[in-house]
Amino acid sequence: MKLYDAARAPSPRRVRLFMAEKGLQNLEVVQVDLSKKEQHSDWFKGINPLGTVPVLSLDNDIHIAESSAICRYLEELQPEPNLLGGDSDEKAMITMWLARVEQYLWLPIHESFRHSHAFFKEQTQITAWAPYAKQQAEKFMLFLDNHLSQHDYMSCDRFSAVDINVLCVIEFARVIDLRIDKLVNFLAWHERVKARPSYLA
Ligand SMILES: N[C@@H](CCC(=O)N[C@@H](CS)C(=O)NCC(=O)O)C(=O)O
Repeated sequence: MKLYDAARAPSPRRVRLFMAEKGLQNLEVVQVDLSKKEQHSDWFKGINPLGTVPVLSLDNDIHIAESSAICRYLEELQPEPNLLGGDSDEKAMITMWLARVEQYLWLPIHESFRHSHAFFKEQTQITAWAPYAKQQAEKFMLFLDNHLSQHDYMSCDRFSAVDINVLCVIEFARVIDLRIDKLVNFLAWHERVKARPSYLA
C-alpha cells in the first residue's frame, strides 16, 4: 500500500490520524507538492483524475481517493480500535455526524478558502461568497459547541472518526481566520483530542 499525502493539507491529515489511531504506520508515503501543482501533473492524474490528495494505492493497482473512502477501507482492514462504529446504532450515529461535519463544516470552510485565498488565484474566485461561507461554518461551530456542553466527544460519547474530521478542519480553518477561541466547550474538546498520541501524525 502507498499513501499519496501532502504534509500541510487537512484532508490527508484525516487519513494520517486515522492510521495513527489504528497503529497502521508502516506503509510507503509519497509527498505530492501542492504548491508546485504536482496534483495536476499527468503522473498524478493517472492515479486520481480529480487531482486531489489523499489517495491510497493498493498493491492490486486500485487507487482509493476521498479520505472517507480510505478510512472506510482501513477500518475493514483493521477493525480495532473501532473508529466508524461498532454496532448498527453506533455506525448510524457516526455516519450521521460525519455527514453533518462534511456538509456544514468542511464544505463552507473549503469554499471560503477557495474563494478568498491566493492559492486559487488562477481559478475563478467569487470573493463575495467567502464571507458568507465562513458565516455558515461559524453557525455550525456554535451548534457543535452547544453539543459539546453535554458530551466529551462529537459522537457516541467516545473518540471516533468524527473527532478526527473536526480536528483537522478546525485547525485548518485558521487560514480563513476562523477560530474556536471563544467557544469554551469546543476549546475543552480540542485540548482533549490534542492530548492523544495520534495528534502529531
Ligand atoms: N473530499 C476530498 C477532498 C480532497 C481535497 O480537496 N484535497 C486537497 C488537499 S486538503 C487537495 O488535494 N487540493 C488540491 C487542489 O485543490 O488543487 C477528500 O476528503 O479526500
